[in-house]
Amino acid sequence: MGMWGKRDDMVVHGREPFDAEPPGAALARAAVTPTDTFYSRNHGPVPRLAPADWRLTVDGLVARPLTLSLDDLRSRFDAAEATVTLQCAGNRRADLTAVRAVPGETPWGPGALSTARFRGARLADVLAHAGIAPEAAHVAFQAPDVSPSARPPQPYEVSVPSDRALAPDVLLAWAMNGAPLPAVHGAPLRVVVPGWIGARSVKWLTHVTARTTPSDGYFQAVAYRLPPTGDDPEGVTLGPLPLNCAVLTPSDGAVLPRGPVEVTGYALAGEGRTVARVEVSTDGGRAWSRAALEAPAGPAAWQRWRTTLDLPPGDVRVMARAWDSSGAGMPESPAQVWNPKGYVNNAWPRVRLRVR
Ligand SMILES: Nc1nc2c(c(=O)[nH]1)N[C@H]1C(S)=C(S)[C@@H](COP(=O)(O)O)O[C@H]1N2
Ligand SMILES: [Mo]
Repeated sequence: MGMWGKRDDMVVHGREPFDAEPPGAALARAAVTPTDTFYSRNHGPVPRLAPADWRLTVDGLVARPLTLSLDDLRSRFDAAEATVTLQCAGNRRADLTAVRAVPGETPWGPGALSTARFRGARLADVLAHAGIAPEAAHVAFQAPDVSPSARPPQPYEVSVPSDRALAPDVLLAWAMNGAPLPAVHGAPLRVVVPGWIGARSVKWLTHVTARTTPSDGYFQAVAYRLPPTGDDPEGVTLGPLPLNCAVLTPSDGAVLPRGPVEVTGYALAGEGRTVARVEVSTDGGRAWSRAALEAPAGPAAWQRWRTTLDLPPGDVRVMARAWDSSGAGMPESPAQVWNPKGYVNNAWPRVRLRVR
């Protein structure tokens, strides 16, 4: 077993903070990712919170501030369960470096996303219990981990707009794939915001605060923001995920014998949408063939796809693209989505294969 209970063959981008993604073949194997295979992204050291001493504080613009133990959460609120895909905003960043270097950022492959069955209380129920005020336009989530990259040093904090926080699919989860949350995934309690960048699904949650403005925490106000452009001096704050897809097998750089090859991957639609179609091309995007697409295991879960291709001998580049249920597609090239922070690569993925 590798670090933090992960499989031995995880691609470890950093040991402390721990950043790791599963190899494509391992990720492709199941619609619900086994916990030992689930990617992990951390900005600081993993806090060790003793469940018995841990409390969740709900405060800010609420009529009745709450302090809840894990038992309080389990006994006073109905438990809900959902199969959700979490995706880091940096997923597939490695493809962007083909366009230009993205200095100081982790070169994530296509495995900075994983799917699990999460179980917990609905955040909306807890906020209703606390009596959230109508003027609370945002709900902030805070955890005790302090990242060495945050300026100034500060505990991890981000927020989501209240309308998102109050939707019934946002969970305060204590279990993942039928077992208590492991330390690296946020024990004893984490937020799960389906369809939004992973950064908003705060681990080791200790404070939920209703407020009038978005969090000014580093990982919301500074990081996870597209850089400013001429007519947008603020820069876009990343929240909802864009449509994305990737090839998982064969892996980039694989050497294959001639003959039919099964190509597999995933697509993930944005919030409230499903993937309508995935296509692959082996000739640089002139001809495309449709892949078989799996139904999603939940409203915010990925969809795996597969197709069998007869590849010509030589160097072959396999590209994939997807459309969602609104008809939106993906940008053609990484150059079209390149940005100096390297966030959100939803350009067509490409793997290079050598066929002998
Ligand atoms: N407290 C805290 N929560 C956090 C993070 C963190 O560093 N600290 N990382 C975020 C990011 S960027 C992602 S992508 C997800 C990763 O969740 P996982 O490690 O369970 O896969 O957790 C999010 N929640
Ligand atoms: Mo992330």
